[in-house]
Amino acid sequence: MAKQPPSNVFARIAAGELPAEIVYQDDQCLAFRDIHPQAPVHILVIPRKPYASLADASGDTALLGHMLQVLARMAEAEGLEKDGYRIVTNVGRNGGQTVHHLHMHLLGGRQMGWPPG
Ligand code: DGP
Repeated sequence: MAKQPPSNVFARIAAGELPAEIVYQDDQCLAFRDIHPQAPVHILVIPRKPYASLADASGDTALLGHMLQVLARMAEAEGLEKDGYRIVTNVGRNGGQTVHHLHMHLLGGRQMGWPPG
């Protein structure tokens, strides 16, 4: 069967077809800066596997654990450990997800509000 082309911007970034400010990558995932940052530090961690969202990836506990570990390491590398930070993953319409390739946001460098909008 012919290989399907990547279908969304994050899949295309993972495939090296679109540019991004990549700050970390390994065989399972990559991390890059959000194009519309909502905080002084706003990094996205995505898997190389084409999961649409957390709902799609919920059985892949090894990958999800790895992504959380990468996020914590990115937070440390960005100097966020002392004052704290937030990890967010939006799922589906009510979650406000706009790119349908699993991604986790690392937000830091300012005080976060609660509840989120
Ligand atoms: P979400 O609402 O959780 O689906 O957030 C998607 C995020 O992705 C949003 O904060 C903007 C960011 N984004 C969308 N397109 C691109 C892109 O082409 N490059 C980068 N670096 N970020 C993008």
